[in-house]
Amino acid sequence: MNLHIDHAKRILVANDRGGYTVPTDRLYPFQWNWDSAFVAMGFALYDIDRAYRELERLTEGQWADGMIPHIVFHQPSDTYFPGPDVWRTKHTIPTSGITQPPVFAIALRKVHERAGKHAEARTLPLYEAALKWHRWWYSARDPERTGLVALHHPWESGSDNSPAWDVALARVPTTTVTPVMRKDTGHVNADMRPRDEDYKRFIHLLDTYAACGWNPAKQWEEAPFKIAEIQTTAILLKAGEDLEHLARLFGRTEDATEIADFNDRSRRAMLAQWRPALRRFVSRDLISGEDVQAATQAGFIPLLSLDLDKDIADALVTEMKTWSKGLKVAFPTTKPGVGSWEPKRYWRGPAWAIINWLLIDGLQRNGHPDAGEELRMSTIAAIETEGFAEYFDPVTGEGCGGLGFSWTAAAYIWLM
Ligand code: 9YW
Repeated sequence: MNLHIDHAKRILVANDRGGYTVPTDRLYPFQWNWDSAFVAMGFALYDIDRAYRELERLTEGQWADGMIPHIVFHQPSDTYFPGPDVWRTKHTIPTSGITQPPVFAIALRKVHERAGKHAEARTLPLYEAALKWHRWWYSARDPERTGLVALHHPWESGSDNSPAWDVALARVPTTTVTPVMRKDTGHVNADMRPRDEDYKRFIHLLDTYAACGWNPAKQWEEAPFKIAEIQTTAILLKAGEDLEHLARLFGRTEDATEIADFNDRSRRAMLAQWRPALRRFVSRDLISGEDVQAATQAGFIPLLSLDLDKDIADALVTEMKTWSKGLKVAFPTTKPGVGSWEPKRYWRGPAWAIINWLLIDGLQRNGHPDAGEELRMSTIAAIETEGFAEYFDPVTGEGCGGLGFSWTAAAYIWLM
């Protein structure tokens, strides 16, 4: 018995709140969207029923228009801000009003494949939920049919305070209708968290969309933050491939054609975002019309869902090696040494096990299994040395942020 796997499973038990898993106690006391998808993949390796349950409980929060929100507030808790009273979404089960990276269908296919006989009956309703969500992405967040889906809030990227948002977020006013009453800095050292200015802008955006009545068309018109985002689109495309696979498996030919069309659109659009001089892909700021130049991990995530020409894949890997050189733990979420690089501050430098998980899959897909293996070993070593921390300082290897973190536990189980 590997003691670390045993420990990882105990973390998932401790963070269970009744069929869903909180990311960590107190700091994040509700169900988070992409966290649960990663957690479900971890469960899929040893407890299929619980894996399905995780995804089912997330879909309880799905909106009539298909969006699966970034947080489902199944039970009240006063240890997190902003809670349901701030979001004002009026959904039957309280939820936030924005979404998060669509890892869901990636997880669903893996759960289905490990479920064996009689899986279809349990997979189908989740497949339907995923399809509705993908339709929502392509209508609400790409009404002009460009193939790249747009985010209206940094929280939707899952990389809250990434330097990728610095330019676009600077245009967002710091005024808020809702008083900003942060709770996160009561749980975790403030130096490891987003800054107060960031939070004011996060809440300004929230207030703006609440005033739109959470209507997607109205939000599209009024959003002061609108980024056609490469990491989210790359995840959506991988999830789209998995969804298309399930559609064919279930004989849903019309669905499969529709999904294949979404996927083709995103594939073409993503390829156009390759920037040879930067050796990475870039997002587009839809308000300024400019590339998002900031050097972050997002530029490498297309490895996950594109079958790249060898010269592009090689260039990406060369660039990744430059970033990782001399670090104790790869892969840094911001390029070391650039002005915005802060190795301890959340998404401005640290290494995250779930980002590594996506990169490892992408490196394998694109003919770089050795680089993938190196990253896998480095992720495992970081966790075995420091425990199941939310993320790691890539220079010192120190585990940072929340401890006993669910997605780090799931990543460990999966990567072992
Ligand atoms: C927030 C739960 C979430 C993650 C995000 C991460 C952070 C903060 O924590 O979000 O208040 O939503 O940035 O990726 O899903 O682990």
